[in-house]
Amino acid sequence: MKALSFFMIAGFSLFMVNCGGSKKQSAEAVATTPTGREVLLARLQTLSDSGKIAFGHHDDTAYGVHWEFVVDSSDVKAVTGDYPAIINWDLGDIEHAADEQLDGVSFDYQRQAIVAQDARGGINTLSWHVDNPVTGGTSWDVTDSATVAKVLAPGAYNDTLRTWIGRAADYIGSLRNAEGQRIPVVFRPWHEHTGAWFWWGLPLTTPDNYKALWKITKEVFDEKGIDNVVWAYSPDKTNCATLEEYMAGYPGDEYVDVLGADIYFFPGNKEIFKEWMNNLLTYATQEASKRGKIVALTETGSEALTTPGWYMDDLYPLISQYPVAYITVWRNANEKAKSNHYYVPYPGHPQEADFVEFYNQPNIIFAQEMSEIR
Ligand code: BMA
Repeated sequence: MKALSFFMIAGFSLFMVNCGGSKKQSAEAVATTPTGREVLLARLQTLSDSGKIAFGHHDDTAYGVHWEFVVDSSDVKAVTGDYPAIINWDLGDIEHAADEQLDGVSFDYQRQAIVAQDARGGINTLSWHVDNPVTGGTSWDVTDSATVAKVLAPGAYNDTLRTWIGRAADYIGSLRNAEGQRIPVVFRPWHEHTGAWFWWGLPLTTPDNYKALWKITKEVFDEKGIDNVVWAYSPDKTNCATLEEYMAGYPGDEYVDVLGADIYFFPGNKEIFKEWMNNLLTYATQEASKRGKIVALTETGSEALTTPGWYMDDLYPLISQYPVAYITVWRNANEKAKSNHYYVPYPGHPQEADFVEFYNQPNIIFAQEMSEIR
């Protein structure tokens, strides 16, 4: 039933056209196929309308705690038997036209994994830890608090920024399925801007400057005709206690499709986690319903799952109260590269049963069920 909703809407418009009159109009309506972006938006809306929440995991099929770069492997699948409905990928270093992204996943591998996730009926989302164009440091280099002002001013830094955004745009535009169609993705640039750890963070610049970064980004994508993007806005819970703070960097309805939030759990802080989640998800829900947008928990997680039962006791009851279309937990870093930095249990982990119980909840969707929502 729910899976048909987009086409029911399309059918309804067709009906309206037919009511209105000429055969010519109805022939035109029949010829209109929804774009990939429209289909992705409709799938996200269906999730939200039906009270389903798609589960996502960063870099899921690229590496896990005990393996790396084994095509189609997944810690999530090893534990639950299914892939996550959403896989997030990071574009960090695409700005330098690098062969691999900042955590060592080659863009060739990433592309092939994106195609595979799309082919299995799942969804791909993208984040971007873009380096600092002024200092030459990483996205965490906040030593020059005038970075945003400098990249916005006409000149060499602005040219660099546009070139870098252009590389991200070219890559996203080049993601195609076996039929040669562009794969729609959710892109979440300039994330966690309420915090002071990325050079684009609001504490280092002004809301207007931050919004201008979004405008340039959209401008470059539009100039290149990149049309397969659903755009996500994602404040961090830091400096985000009020609705005004949540919306402080909001660039405008024409730039954003998904109202997100990045909220991590810290052991021993269950109550604060609850408060952050309730605050930000309430703001996202209110604004999304007012503006016709989608709500998502764009990043969450409990590092190394040291608090037993986190998925069922701490996460599940909170997300189930809001029309959240999807959630994404962060990566299962390979233990050789970074130990105890994982957010999903792997086979043999003590929290496997908790995660499987979460997987079994009727409102939680993994790839197989996601593929039925078309
Ligand atoms: C952080 C950590 C880092 C990683 C970065 C970008 O949260 O996972 O190890 O390099 O994200 O993916």
